[in-house]
Amino acid sequence: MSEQQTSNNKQQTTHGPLVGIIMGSESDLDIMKGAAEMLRQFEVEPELTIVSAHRTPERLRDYAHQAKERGIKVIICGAGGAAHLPGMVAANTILPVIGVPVKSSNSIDGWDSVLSILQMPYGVPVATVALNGAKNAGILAAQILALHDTSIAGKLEAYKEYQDDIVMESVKNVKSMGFRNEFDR
Ligand code: RP5
Repeated sequence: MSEQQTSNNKQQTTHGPLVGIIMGSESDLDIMKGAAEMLRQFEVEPELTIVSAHRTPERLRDYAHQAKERGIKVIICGAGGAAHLPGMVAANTILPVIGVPVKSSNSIDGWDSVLSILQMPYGVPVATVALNGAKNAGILAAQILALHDTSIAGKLEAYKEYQDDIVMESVKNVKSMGFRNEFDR
């Protein structure tokens, strides 16, 4: 291996995390770990920690202010109930913020989390995914990174093909049960 290749490999393995996943409470982890699992499928190793908008407001400000200089490109924030974490992070950084509404123990029915994250005022966007939609947040973060990374882009293409294969398996399966299907003759 040439010196240049060795130095390139070293850069690839030693750079800091490109995606930050934060959540209001450890109780959000069961849902939010889905974002990390998804990113790992595209060989992106995110960082993951707890930052509470209400209980650790200074930690929130520090995290949001330092994220860009630490090399993070996208922040995924998950919270439930009166879910102010994604909006307040977005208020404190120019990085893209993806919000995950979590149906938490203190959530009435999930709508409180959804609307708290979705209904941001003009000027401070949060890209909101579905209730408990942490996996989609991981995919969306990978798609943002893929704009400047052909390796991640290739893995996303393969993932799309895999999804197609899975559905086509189901098409065959359902057809074999004897249902009429003129479309896939
Ligand atoms: C939110 O309150 C957290 O994001 C979590 O979804 C919810 C409940 O938190 P715990 O009481 O379980 O710590 O701030």
